[in-house]
Amino acid sequence: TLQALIFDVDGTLAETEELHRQAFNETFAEWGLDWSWSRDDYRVLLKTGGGKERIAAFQATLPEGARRLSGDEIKALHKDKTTRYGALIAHGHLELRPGVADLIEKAREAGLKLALATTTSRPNVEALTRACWGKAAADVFPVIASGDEVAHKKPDPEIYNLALKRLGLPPKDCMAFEDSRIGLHSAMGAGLPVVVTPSLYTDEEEHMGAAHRIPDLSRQNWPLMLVARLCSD
Ligand code: XBP
Ligand code: MG
Repeated sequence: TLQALIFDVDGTLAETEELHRQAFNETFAEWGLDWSWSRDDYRVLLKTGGGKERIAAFQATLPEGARRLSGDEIKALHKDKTTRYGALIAHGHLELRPGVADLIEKAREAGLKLALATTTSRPNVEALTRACWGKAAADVFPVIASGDEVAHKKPDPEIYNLALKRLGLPPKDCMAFEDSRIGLHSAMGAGLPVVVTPSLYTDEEEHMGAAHRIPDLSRQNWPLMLVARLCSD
């Protein structure tokens, strides 16, 4: 039986990627780099999970002789980007995607365990739960596996395997929620059934292998398994 829900963060809980993109571009400018990622660029760049990894993938496409950052510089720039992103979230009007708050509340009431498996780092998770729930991340999601804790980011299954280990549950008793193809593959690699709600940047992707692909998590879209588990009263 279903015992836990494991959520991706960016794109699944909220449409955060525009804020990430803004934070990247502002930080590039602050560092004197003439890099600027358009929406079209970012759609492709998002196929590389993780900000530092994404910058490295981007640098690999630059012409010979172009300015490149060292690994240490990427780390330092990304730290600045995280600070900027946190400020954007704190002072912006970020909203959870439709149905997310309700589903999480119902799941908690039904005694399901709640977890996160995200490629982004822990400070960004804290910024989001603070902005959207007014709570610390651990008070909403007792189990959290974040990108800074694993060697291999999505689509590798490591992050979902870590969340499962912390939950102490087999994958068949859990359900993962993702918005992207790399996230879907990460969760599937850990043996999890996956509900995909495509987001602004992933709505043109193929999501083969998903147990369900639905526009959002509002109640009329819930898969039968969730309805049975959460609306049994
Ligand atoms: C999405 C990502 C992240 C964010 C940027 O993570 O790939 O890299 O775009 O965050 P998920 P960082 O969907 O798994 O939550 O710059 O902190 O990596
Ligand atoms: Mg995502």
